[in-house]
Amino acid sequence: MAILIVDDSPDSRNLIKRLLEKNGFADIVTAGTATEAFLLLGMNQPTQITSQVDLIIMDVIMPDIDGIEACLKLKSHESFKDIPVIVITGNDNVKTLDRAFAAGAMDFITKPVKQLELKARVYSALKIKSEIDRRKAREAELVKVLAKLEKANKELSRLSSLDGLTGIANRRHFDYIYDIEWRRAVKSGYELSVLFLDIDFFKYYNDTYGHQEGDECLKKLAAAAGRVLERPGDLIARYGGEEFVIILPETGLDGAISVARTILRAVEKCNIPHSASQVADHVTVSIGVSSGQAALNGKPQELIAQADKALYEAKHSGRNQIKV
Ligand code: GH3
Ligand code: MG
Ligand code: MG
Ligand code: MG
Repeated sequence: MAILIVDDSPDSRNLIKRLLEKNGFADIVTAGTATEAFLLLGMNQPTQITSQVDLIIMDVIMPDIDGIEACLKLKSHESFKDIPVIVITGNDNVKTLDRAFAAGAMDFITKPVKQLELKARVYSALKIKSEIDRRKAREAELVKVLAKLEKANKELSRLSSLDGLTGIANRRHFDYIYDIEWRRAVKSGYELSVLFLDIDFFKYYNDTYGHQEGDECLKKLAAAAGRVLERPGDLIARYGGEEFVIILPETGLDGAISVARTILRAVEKCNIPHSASQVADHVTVSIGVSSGQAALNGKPQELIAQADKALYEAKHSGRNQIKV
């Protein structure tokens, strides 16, 4: 426990120091002026180090900066405001004491300093200081825990919107984003497009290569289709088993068809062998496209139903193709 004594009288400084040492306090620093005390505390340093001093015993009447002014300055400083200050008054002048307390002093002792009184005041001030320190440590710990929790929460909410297998958005996240994009489209008058994508003969793929290979295929296709999307608002999600859905905000039919074509080519480039497919020797997909000027008082689900219907037509027209 470090104690700082600030007093312009060397005799008084030394007396207090000696009395404290008698009571077992070894870590004592002294200053003859408030300015010197501030320097010792490191108050003027650009990087404010939280002071190691646990208690300040300070004379009220000092030349230069008096004890009350010094106390005010300490209490307005973030790094030093929690250090208890005991003022030393020459007499127990009520007015001086009131000012000292108003300036943030915790207690007072009168000159000439008596050992018993000094001991009692110092002990109780140090007890309060250690309680303040404990509280601050607890608060700091709490802040840390809260920060960790916030991070975990963010990660959790990120994970809860992702599909575990493919790492793209899941159905839940799609529903959430689609709702937002639909409303945005209605408000702005921009077109909104939806693509439904389904792997051709995927049941045969699983039957031929096994379910695990099927999973790998899903991952590759999700990544390949995802890479095609360029605009920040575009979103691909796993809609169900081997079905994907893509939202293209502010995109009309031409743009949507162009994206669908690029996806078809990207899937082709993946060149995943599929010997049981009836349309090619590699994995292919069928895509249904729908576009709408949302403001045309439709329902959000209609655009999705249209894309689903177009996908059905693509399947029935021979697969590995796009239908609108
Ligand atoms: P179509 O060309 O008409 O779409 O034929 P299909 O065989 O792809 O269609 P169907 O709906 O009959 O079969 C879909 C298959 O997708 C069946 C199911 O086992 C498989 N599937 C769905 N989810 C997963 C998955 O997470 N992993 C794997 N490996 N297979 C899946
Ligand atoms: Mg003095
Ligand atoms: Mg399907
Ligand atoms: Mg399929």
